[in-house]
Amino acid sequence: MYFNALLPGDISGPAGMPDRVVDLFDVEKLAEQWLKCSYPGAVGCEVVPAAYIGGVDRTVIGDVVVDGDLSEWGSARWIPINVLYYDEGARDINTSNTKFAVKWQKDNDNAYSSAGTLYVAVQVEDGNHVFTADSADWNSSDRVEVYVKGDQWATGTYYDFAKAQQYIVGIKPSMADIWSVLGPSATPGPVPASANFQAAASVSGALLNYEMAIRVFDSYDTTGAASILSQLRGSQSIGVDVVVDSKDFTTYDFVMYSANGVTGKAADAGAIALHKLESGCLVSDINQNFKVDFSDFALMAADWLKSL
Ligand SMILES: [Ca+2]
Ligand SMILES: [Ca+2]
Ligand SMILES: [Ca+2]
Ligand SMILES: [Ca+2]
Repeated sequence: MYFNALLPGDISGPAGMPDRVVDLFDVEKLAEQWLKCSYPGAVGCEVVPAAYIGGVDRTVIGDVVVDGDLSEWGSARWIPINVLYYDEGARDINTSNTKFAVKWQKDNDNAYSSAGTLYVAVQVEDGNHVFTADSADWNSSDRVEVYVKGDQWATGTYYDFAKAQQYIVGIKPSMADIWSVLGPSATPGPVPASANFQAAASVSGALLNYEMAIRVFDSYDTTGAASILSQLRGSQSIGVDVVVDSKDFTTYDFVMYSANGVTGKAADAGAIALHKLESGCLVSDINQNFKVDFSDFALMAADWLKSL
């Protein structure tokens, strides 16, 4: 595997950094952090600062509810969406108030790595709302597109769900419901149930608030039969990208913005921006369940005196 090339138990070394050997330096670090915890918000737990701008923060259980209310995202690292991606002249987006944030969660907090979910929040300030009952034409309404690839190396291959997935979400005219489709954007279809995709949105004045839960796949098969869920852990990179689309009904113009302006995301998984998954965990917390204890010691013991 490319993500976890180092030994799980190699958390330190003579210089205080992993050194590809599991020995007494690693036990010393584990002892130093023994029974400490870093569970976000818990009393007495050490807070490990996020070190990576543009990274994806670890959530805790119950942290994100997919309901279109973004109030639980206040402290998230928001990424501005302010670079023109496609331009037919619409100017109804206020890019200074348009942004997205991502969090992640493992399914199994006691495993070294585990299948998991990304939570994505998108806020768009759009002064001129155009909502449709379904996805209709690609440039017919206000909507957001989210791209995810679990395998950070996936590139090329036009419209290949096995490489990456493009989810498109729009608000219905009633504003009480959303539609969602799985790309490609030229011929989108309903999101298969096997994707376990969730989305919700809300409208508050000019602000459109979208919220999604997205399973992370190394390879996705629309039948579900051959899908491979990514095994996630902190410090690995995955692809996450957001494009905001807007229709202006006064001019019938259309515009798209992204965070990075790298075009062709629907056509090439290599154009999807990478983000590092942050663990928020102490280095001795090898299984990244926010606490340093015997489960971590067991993982270190399994690698005892191994070297790479
Ligand atoms: Ca070591
Ligand atoms: Ca929410
Ligand atoms: Ca609009
Ligand atoms: Ca642990």
